[in-house]
Amino acid sequence: MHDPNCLFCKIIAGQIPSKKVYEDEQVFAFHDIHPWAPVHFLIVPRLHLHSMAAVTPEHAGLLGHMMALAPKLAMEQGCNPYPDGGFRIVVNTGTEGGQEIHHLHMHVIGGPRPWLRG
Ligand code: DGP
Repeated sequence: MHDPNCLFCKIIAGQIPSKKVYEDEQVFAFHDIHPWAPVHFLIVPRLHLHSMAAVTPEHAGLLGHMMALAPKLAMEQGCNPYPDGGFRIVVNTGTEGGQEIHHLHMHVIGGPRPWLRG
């Protein structure tokens, strides 16, 4: 499902340019426009779900796919290996959860510190 008013749907459709990291039939991944760290990209489902608050058990396979892709793509993008290297996965949900773009997305954030806080 595609929401014509959604920024991330437009990025997925190629209507707005982005720096692609990866794509397949379920997801599109691209670099965050305002990176918090040396590695910062977003994994976004092609399906327009507004947030984690819209996820139901039928989406478990999609969410698992996104989670399983994160370490592979993080390494490809320059995160150092575990245990000294690593990354964070952040999924802001709702305005009080810090979500600004209301299309579900997973931030993958890492690379050499000092970006890590808290
Ligand atoms: P969130 O707060 O979790 O909704 O984060 C949304 C992220 O999306 C934020 O870190 C900046 C990024 N972003 C917003 N607009 C664009 C855009 O047009 N292109 C790209 N690549 N990233 C964007």
